[in-house]
Amino acid sequence: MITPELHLQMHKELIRIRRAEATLAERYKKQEMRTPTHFGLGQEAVPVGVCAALKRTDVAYSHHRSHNHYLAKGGSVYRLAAELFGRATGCSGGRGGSVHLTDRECGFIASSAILAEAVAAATGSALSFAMDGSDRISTAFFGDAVAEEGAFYECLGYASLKNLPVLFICENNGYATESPLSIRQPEKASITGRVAAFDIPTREVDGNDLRAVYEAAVEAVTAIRRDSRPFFLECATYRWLEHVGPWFDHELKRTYRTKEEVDGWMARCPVKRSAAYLVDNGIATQDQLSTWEAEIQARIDADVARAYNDPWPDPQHLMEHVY
Ligand SMILES: Cc1ncc(C[n+]2csc(CCOP(=O)(O)OP(=O)(O)O)c2C)c(N)n1
Repeated sequence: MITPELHLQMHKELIRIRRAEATLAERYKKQEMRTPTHFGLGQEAVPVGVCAALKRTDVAYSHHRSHNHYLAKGGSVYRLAAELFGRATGCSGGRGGSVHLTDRECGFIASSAILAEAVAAATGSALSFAMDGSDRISTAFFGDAVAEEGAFYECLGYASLKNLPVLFICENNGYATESPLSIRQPEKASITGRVAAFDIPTREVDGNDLRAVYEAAVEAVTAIRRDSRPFFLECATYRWLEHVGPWFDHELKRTYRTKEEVDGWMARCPVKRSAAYLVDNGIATQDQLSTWEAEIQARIDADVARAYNDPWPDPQHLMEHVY
């Protein structure tokens, strides 16, 4: 059951993440950041809906497209911006960049650009929770290309065999860099079908529908805590911008997908759909939504400006945290 209060709270989070990434993408164009950056604009409803169903003590892992997951798990725009600018105050001390975020305070343990690597680490966290008899859950966010990695299937087998409390969340945006799913997988070979072969419950959901994602995540998290078993969620969504970088593909004249296809998905924007639900059901007015968005944007602008003026890491500390 999604109360109006909960939906409003999730909607504000949706706006915070959308505006944070849009702002960072604009700054990226000014060549102020030197980290390769994969923006998740258009995919925000998945992390917001899933993280709203988690406890703060649960942990999250992610892949190269990780900003949304970090923020939704309770991460700070200021520390994310500082990380992208390479500043000492970044969540990874300015030495990780966009694809290596970490922030233990909010339970965001790590993101990694190596496909399926963070899935293995998340499975390891779940093993430690099971061994401790804890009710904590480990979660891994990743894309559809991870379902083509051998390590992924090792994790599924191990998690199922050892009854691990891990939630696998696949954001299926239909592409791996510039390769559509249709040239990578047989038409009838569904990802959930392959996962089910490991005796892991699965659920497919519209990843641009905030409420549907939240409800699916509650079902998953409830089952994981009750049965101490893994669960797999596949969320259909779409990335708006190029694979890596701040531009739309058509602005760079790329042809692996059409502008019409992108426009079609942008019309199914998760933020707009959530806003429409709030207004249509009398939970919020358009004026309120605009006011909140302006307030959130002002805070983001202040966070980004503060991060930009922060100091670089001190070279004296270069060898710290190196193993
Ligand atoms: C093991 C491994 N193989 C190849 C790559 C190169 N690579 C980086 S991102 C990417 C595609 C990722 O697609 P997906 O997992 O669906 O996530 P998305 O980028 O669509 O969010 C590939 C092949 C990599 N990082 N790691």
